Amino acid sequence: MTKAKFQSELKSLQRRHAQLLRRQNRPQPAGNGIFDRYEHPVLTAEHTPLSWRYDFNHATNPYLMTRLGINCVFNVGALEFNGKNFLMARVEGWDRKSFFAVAESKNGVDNFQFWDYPVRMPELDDRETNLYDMRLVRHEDGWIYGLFCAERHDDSKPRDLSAAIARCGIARTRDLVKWERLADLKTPALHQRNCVLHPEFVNGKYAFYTRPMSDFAATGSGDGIGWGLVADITKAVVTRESIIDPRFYHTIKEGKNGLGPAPIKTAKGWLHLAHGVRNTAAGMRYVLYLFLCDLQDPSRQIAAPGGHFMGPENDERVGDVSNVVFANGWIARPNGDVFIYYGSSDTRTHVATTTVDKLLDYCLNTPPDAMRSKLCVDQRCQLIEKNLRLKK
Ligand code: M1P
Repeated sequence: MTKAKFQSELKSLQRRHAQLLRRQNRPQPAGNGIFDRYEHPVLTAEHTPLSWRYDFNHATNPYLMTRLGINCVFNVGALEFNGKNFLMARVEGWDRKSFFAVAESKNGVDNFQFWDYPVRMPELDDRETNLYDMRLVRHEDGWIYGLFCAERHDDSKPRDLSAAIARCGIARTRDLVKWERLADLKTPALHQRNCVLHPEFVNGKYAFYTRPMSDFAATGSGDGIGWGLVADITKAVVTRESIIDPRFYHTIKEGKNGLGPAPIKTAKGWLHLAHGVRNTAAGMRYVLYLFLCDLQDPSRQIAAPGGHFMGPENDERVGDVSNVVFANGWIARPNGDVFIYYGSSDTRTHVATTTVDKLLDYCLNTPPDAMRSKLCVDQRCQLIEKNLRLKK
């Protein structure tokens, strides 16, 4: 390619990228009354800076090739900072390795812009192969914590190249730029993914939501979302883990479940967003659900609406791991607005907006799962009768 053509193609790449970042995002019409989905994803591989992917020098990249491709951007942690929404994205390169990168937006629904550099997260040791799915929490001790999955090969099975161990990595920061890496969380379980730090001390201790499993990913290898207290976060050890949100046969969380972001504190309880997984002939299906816990005892569930809160729809259904919605980031603004950031099919990131009031109404007034077809029909008939009575 001549230098002139190179320059003009680079300009056109830059123009298209700038247009993508400027694109407005509007709520989709006719939502479900619980939340609004949006027309476009908020982050995709194409949103990552061109400087992360291309070598802009004609002498060393005469064909203007992508040098270090990005495959997808999904499963973001989220935090409000000085009135802006910051996302801690899981960015996956063409090499399959994930890393963290911060993108920010003023209105939280469009114009997300990545910072110039991804996060340089310190390594604990060089066997750590893949880091992903950070939960960000501003703790009352004054630090911002990031909890994430730190994955490595399971060296006890040298011939099985897919054998992996999932650990909960912990790091803290004041500014999302400089991170202090702490020891991984220790619990009795071999695998821990989807761990979350509760934002307040409980009985003077750090409280962790966990997801103990005996297998890296297999459904049925764990009992549900766990809870444990830790005295020293710099050497976090959970010795006693109780299950606060178990799996159940023939529900949306039959196979496995895991907590999403840290809970939102509301007047009526701690509001939780989680994912539930079931097996189907087409593979695992991941949906999101909500539950509410007691303000004084955050390990006690006080409301559990039945069924899923959000399932994958339309384009969201298809991607690297199809039929998945997954969320590890949400933001509640002081005015009660809530931004839910969710990944679809392990490929891209979307936003849905709602309010704390609506989510509490949903939690407190959606009937629980009746657990059997007959009882589910009874539940629906009660609703129908109530509506038909209004007509008379
Ligand atoms: O591929 C779907 C999801 O699988 C894992 O979630 P879980 O541990 O609950 O099975 C995670 O790797 C997550 O990132 C991914 O979206």
